[in-house]
Amino acid sequence: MPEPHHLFLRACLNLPTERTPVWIMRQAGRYLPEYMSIRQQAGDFLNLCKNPELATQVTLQPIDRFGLDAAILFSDILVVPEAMGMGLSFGSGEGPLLEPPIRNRSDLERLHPFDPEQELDYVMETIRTIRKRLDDRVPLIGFSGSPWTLATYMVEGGSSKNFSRIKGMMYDQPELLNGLLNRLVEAVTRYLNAQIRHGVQAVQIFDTWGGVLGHREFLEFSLANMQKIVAGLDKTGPDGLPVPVILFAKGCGAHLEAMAASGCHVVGLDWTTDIGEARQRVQGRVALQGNLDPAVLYASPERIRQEAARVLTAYGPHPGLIFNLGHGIAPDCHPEKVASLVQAVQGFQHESRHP
Ligand code: 1CP
Repeated sequence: MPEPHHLFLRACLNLPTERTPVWIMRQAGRYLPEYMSIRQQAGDFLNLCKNPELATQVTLQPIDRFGLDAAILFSDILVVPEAMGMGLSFGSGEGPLLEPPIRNRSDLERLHPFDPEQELDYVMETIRTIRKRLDDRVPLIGFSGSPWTLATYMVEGGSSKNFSRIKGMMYDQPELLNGLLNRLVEAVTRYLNAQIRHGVQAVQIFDTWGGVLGHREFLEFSLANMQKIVAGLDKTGPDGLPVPVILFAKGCGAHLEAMAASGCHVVGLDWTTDIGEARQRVQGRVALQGNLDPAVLYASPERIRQEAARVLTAYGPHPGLIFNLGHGIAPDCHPEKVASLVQAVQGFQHESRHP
């Protein structure tokens, strides 16, 4: 199979790179004044997601401003439940609302199997527009929520603190929850394959809420479903290059070995795991992405440099690292801090290479 030349794609495939590539979860968003101005132009967040021209502009903003090594499609994980027939809204200040929530068999039966080329045609058009506008400067990452994480929003009806509804369902009516998860496996697999057909060059599955599960429950209700998706993905793009799959499960460092055996190419780590130890544990079976605490961006530029160097040194001078935060950038982050971080990573040299 041909090898990609982009640093990010090479690192995902454990191929050697001259330096560590860096991108940042939520790199497009409210901390950027230029994002706020486009969002205002769109009216609200969901309109922005559904406007391919404006969604392209906000996708490219952090690339132009910071010189990051990958772009990520501007969209949201919750457009999938909406495309399956749920009502989606983002209240001002609060989290998202999905209505009516899935609580019983008839709620489940109301969901429709969806065709991503139809209901999410605006995402496909955004992908094509971004690829044109990027002109191969950096690769484009597509994404989806994991079935478990999407199900938390669909069953709770929005964001949750203790996940009481979905966990009650998991223990008392596992067949109902599995009915929902199976539908999501099919939807997410189709959705990501459509993104690949339209031009994303890597995909990331976000399991933001995998970490609220016990070990057995994570394996059974979250990882097993992500594994089915990975198995069903077209791992060669229309350009003939391999399409790496990244699994990011927040709070799931304890299940690292199991994630590394899922068939994915990259495991994304949050900041609670030491990345050097993680590398020992996965033994080169997958590349790793992460894992600076996003709160380091509240510190001084000098401290940011030190902390970035600590992650890079802990991983060591080996292939297979994609630098990222352990979760998304906070809306109150100062853009200059992100610039310091990107410079620190892109300018970093391992000491052993400079005797
Ligand atoms: O402008 C605004 O006020 C909206 C804020 C916002 C943004 C910028 C939301 C609402 N979503 C997004 C974009 C987004 N969401 C991206 C864009 C690409 C990029 O990273 O630059 C991505 C990849 C997501 C994915 C997403 N949405 C996740 C998984 C990743 C993560 O952060 O854990 C989740 C859980 C969501 C749900 C979501 N979307 C938005 C909110 C406020 C929430 C709820 C979060 C929660 O429940 O706490």
